[in-house]
Amino acid sequence: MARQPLVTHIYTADPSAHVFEGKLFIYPSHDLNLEVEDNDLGDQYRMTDYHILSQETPDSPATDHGEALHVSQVPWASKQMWAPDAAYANNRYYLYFPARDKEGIFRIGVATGTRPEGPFKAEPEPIKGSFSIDPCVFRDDDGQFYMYFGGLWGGQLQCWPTGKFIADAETPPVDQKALCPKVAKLTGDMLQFATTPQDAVIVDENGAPLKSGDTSRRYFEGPWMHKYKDTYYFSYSTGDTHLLCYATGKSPMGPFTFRGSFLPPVLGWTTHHSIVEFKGRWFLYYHDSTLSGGVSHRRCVKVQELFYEADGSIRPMTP
Ligand code: FUB
Repeated sequence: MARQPLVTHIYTADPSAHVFEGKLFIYPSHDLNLEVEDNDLGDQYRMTDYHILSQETPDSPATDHGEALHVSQVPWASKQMWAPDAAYANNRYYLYFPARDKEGIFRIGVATGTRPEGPFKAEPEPIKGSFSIDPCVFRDDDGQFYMYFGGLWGGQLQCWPTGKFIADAETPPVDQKALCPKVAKLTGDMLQFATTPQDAVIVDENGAPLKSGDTSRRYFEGPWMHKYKDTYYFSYSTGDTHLLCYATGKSPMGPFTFRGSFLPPVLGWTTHHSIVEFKGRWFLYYHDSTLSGGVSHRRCVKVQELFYEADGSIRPMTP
């Protein structure tokens, strides 16, 4: 199982894994085989559609179910179908995805379907009040769903310091509080925010919010939430320091106390993951760029088992 790409006939990234109908369904980005220059805004990530993968178990072959949604089928979107996630509720499947709108501003949309692998039909408008990238949708034990989202630099999280989009806004000075991922409750129909997005604050061991210059610990992009033994685990990428880190808390809204890094940098610029329980064991889905020999925008999804120590910490892994 470990460390082989799930599929090699297409490039895949940003895997959000879920157990639906007793199987693993993986919702990845679909990287294109393009020869383009990299830049810090991520313009090289020009994805246009989603393909859903499934596996009977984490160590069985993956099936590509074909195109589930194309940008041309999303009335409000123009380009860059980045990291998606999915949820099941109300006897339906919901695909959540970021894309740039017609003004070039990242929004988060939702599409619905009757099967976990799609096809999905997009809502005509993005989620009201949504912005930035990388939605992660988490169902708590009481049935309430939450969305976590946000990404720095090309993901535009820094462009919303006042609640209005400011294209050239910068991240805070290094000695100021870091930008936080956002969290909002979802409405019962799963199509809108039920609460205004608020900061999911990550604090250090003394309870102080992480600083913007603390680049090996502060949030950058790629949020994921899971619950293990009544504790909420918020995990994420540190972006320009290329780590997967996690922080834990007693509420899905945070605050979350920084606990450490569990995956060092992979080959390629980005690192992005999900954590899923399957039949009592835990698995990390992640990506690297080994399939393309290191091209940052041609990535491949992999899986390996994840273990907890007795104190609830995640045992560090090697990619
Ligand atoms: O795949 C495009 C972007 O790269 C994602 O939205 C980020 O999380 C990073 O993996």
